[in-house]
Amino acid sequence: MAGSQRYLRYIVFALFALVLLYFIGSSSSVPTANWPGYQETTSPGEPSTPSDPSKPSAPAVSHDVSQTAPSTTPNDKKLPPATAPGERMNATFVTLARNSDVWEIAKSIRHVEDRFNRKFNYDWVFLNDDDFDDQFKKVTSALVSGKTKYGKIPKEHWSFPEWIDQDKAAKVREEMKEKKIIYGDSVSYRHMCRYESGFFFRHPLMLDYEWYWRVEPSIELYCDINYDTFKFMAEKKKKYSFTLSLYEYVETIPTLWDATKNFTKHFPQHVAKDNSMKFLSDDGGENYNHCHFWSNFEIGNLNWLRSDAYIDFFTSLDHAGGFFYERWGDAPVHSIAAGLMLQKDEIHFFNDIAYYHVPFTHCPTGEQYRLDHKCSCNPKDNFDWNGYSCTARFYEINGMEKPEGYEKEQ
Ligand SMILES: Nc1nc2c(ncn2[C@@H]2O[C@H](COP(=O)(O)OP(=O)(O)OP(=O)(O)O)[C@@H](O)[C@H]2O)c(=O)[nH]1
Ligand SMILES: [Mg+2]
Repeated sequence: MAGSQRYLRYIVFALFALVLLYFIGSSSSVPTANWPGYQETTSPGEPSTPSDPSKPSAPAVSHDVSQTAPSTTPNDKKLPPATAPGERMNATFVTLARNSDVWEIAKSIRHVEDRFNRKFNYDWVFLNDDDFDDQFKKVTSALVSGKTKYGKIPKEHWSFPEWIDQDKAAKVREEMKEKKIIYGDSVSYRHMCRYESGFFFRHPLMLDYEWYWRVEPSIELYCDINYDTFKFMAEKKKKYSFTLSLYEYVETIPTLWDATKNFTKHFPQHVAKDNSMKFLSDDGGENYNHCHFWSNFEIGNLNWLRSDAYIDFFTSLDHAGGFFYERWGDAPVHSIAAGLMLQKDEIHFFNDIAYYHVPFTHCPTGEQYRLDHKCSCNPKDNFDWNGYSCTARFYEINGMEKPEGYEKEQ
């Protein structure tokens, strides 16, 4: 008896469960993909933002939220288009790197893409004194939104010129090592500085372009850049630009200014009339004050670097031997060239590009700008108004008013 009662209870329970399942099933049969006006606009995996603003978008879906009961709420903020409209400039990013720099350059690319290039899709040229390996190419090409190109540096651009006395150069490295001068004993660092000073813009891959933006491993960008910086340079007739400036280590360039004066004596025609000598010298050109633009960031014009003026300058410095007998950096070399051979107003300070390369930060002065451009840098870290920066001097020699709020950052 107890057994048949249990069976009866099971049957009643099963019937009840079946009725319940029927009701649940019928109440969840809300049409999903068959709403009127619904059209598939993206393929799986593609972003749902319109990729081509010129194409008409699918009619807006309007449906009663209470009927469809979505499990997520739609984002009513307008997302930016994947690609900024308008023409592109003949421009590229350029990076000199070793295969071992892959993860550090990956971080830099991510910053540049997130803050700027995903909207513009400019190309990226990578240069190396060795062959790039498959991993380097795979990782970087996956990150860059434009085309990637990989070039090997010809041997003659990355070796000692025949007029350099190898013993003398080796002795200097030994002495600099003892004096603990940073990279003082490095041969490859010297080749790198000479290459960045005189050759990268002549690499066959770079000949296709007129504008470049130099990017080094492990740099960071802290604010959105919503306009085409290359187009800005072209429209404002700028040839060279910077975000950070500072004083060079004197020990690395004891005779660079003498070599410069020797150049201007032989090539006075290359010196611009309205130049930035006051940025470089406090005594009308007699001595160098060591101010330079920090060249690990540069947006510049390649045709200027390929001009007779610049090539004559580089060739004359190269023959003076200081890339090997001292440790001349490409930063003072580019800066002196820009300071003397460009018109003052052809050099631009990008206050709006928030930039970091160890150990200095350029965080734009001006709170409203930082908020509007989603900046993530701490204004207290801004180097510009520090005593070791030359940026205040740049403002002064150009008669520019310093940005509002700079006193608070001193
Ligand atoms: N292919 C190649 N690239 C190099 C070599 N040495 C330096 N580089 C690259 O040249 C650029 C400058 O070198 P860095 O080592 O960053 O020099 P730095 O900026 O003065 O010093 P850090 O404070 O170390 O960044 C970077 O893009 C490096 O990846 C080298 O021997 N071969
Ligand atoms: Mg670096």
